[in-house]
Amino acid sequence: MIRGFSALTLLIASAAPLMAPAAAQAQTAATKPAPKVEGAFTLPALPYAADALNPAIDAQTMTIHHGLHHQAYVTALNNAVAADPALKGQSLEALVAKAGTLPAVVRNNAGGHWNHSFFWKSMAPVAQSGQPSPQLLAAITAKWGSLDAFKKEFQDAGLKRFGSGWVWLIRDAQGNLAITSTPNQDNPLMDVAEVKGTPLLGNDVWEHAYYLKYQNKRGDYLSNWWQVVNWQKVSERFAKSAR
Ligand code: MN3
Repeated sequence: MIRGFSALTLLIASAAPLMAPAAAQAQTAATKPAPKVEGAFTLPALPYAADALNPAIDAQTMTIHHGLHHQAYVTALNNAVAADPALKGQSLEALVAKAGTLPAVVRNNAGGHWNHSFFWKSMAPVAQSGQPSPQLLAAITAKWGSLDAFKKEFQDAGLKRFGSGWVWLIRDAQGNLAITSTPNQDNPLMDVAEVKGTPLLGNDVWEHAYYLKYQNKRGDYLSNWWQVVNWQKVSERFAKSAR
């Protein structure tokens, strides 16, 4: 009897996680990726709830994107740095700046960590999306004619990126605004970037960023995404990038 009771208790205990909501399961999985080493780099918390970017980006996409994809870049970066004494103690920015001289695993995962940390802060709930500052709007209008024309070119650059990558608004060394795109997890701060500059805004056009909601319709994701761009943050970056 006692043995039977124990087995039943064990069965109930092991079945319990299966009854948790899908989001909670993803969170649980995100907290224990394997193998994980203690490292300098950690997953930053989302600056809003996972469902805060609805309807542009759904909660399940956000939970998986942040808790599993971004966490995987952090874990892989920590593992790579732990295995290479020459890399220990270096900042994320230092690794990104010389990514082209580092092993691919470091370039990809340092880029992945930097890009996603930047990406979460580039967005806000619809009600807090706001507008570009007058100074940023003037610079955008001077370059593209209008905010809508800028958005159209940014979306086109995102659509044209073959495979996985990012589309960016940057300010180059001469102070000019430009729209650029990078493959994989590269970014405009990297020595390998075709066009270098200070990122002001970036959108992730990997399928993992939109596929659950948009499937193959990357264009719809790119156009809906403007609803959740944090223009206050983008404007702050623009002001800081002034020479
Ligand atoms: Mn991503």
